[in-house]
Amino acid sequence: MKLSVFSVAVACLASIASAHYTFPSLVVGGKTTAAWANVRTTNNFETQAPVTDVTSADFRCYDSAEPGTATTIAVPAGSQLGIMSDGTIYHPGVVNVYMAKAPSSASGWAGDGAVWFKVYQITAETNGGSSIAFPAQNVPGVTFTVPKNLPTGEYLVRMEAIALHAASTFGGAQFYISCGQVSVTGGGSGTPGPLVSIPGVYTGYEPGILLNIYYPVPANYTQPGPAVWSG
Ligand SMILES: *[C@@H]1O[C@H](CO)[C@@H](O)[C@H](O)[C@H]1NC(C)=O
Ligand SMILES: [Cu+2]
Repeated sequence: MKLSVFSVAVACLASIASAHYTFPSLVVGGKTTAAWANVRTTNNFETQAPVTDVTSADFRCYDSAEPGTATTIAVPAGSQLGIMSDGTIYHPGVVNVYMAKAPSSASGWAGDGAVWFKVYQITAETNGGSSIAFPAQNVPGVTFTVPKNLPTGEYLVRMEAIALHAASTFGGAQFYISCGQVSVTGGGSGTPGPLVSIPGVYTGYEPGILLNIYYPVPANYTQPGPAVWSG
């Protein structure tokens, strides 16, 4: 078992340049948007390196180094919205998608405060300690339904793919993050929640963030963050 953990770590290091990922595109009305057109360019758009400090300002949108050129795309409430990587989600792990409503325009809005709610997640599948599976691994991206009751307005949509292969030490989980800008049309009168701040939502000590996924095989898995709001 030690050997296989070691092999995984080596495979990860060897692949840093080629196999990591960003999330530069949305899928709206079945069409994939151009890279970084409707998603804020992340600091790692060239390196693809993850964020590992869940308390850093860059844990929100990882966009401190970019000039903010993304434009906002219209998405009907109740429709399918995709978030696509530039390759595939290579590492074992889980996914959370958060949204936050801008006071007016999503462009240039920082997303400060307890304004974020979870709209989608892909967790790990456990089996009492005999196996663990990661449905969010080796897929190019995710697709979810924009809640039908989400109020009309402009939002940030934050993708968070958490890679867990090195999560057995504090700070070892890798967060692959990006924020898209959408204008939700034809929305409803729901009240999204629970609301959290990002950063702030995690400490890094959560059982779903600080854990060894290899040995012993976890008997259960606790998805980090609040419950999904589905409207
Ligand atoms: C599994 O469940 C136990 C009991 O609720 C909890 O203490 C532990 O943190 C969970 N493990 C994971 C990896 O989520
Ligand atoms: Cu890696």
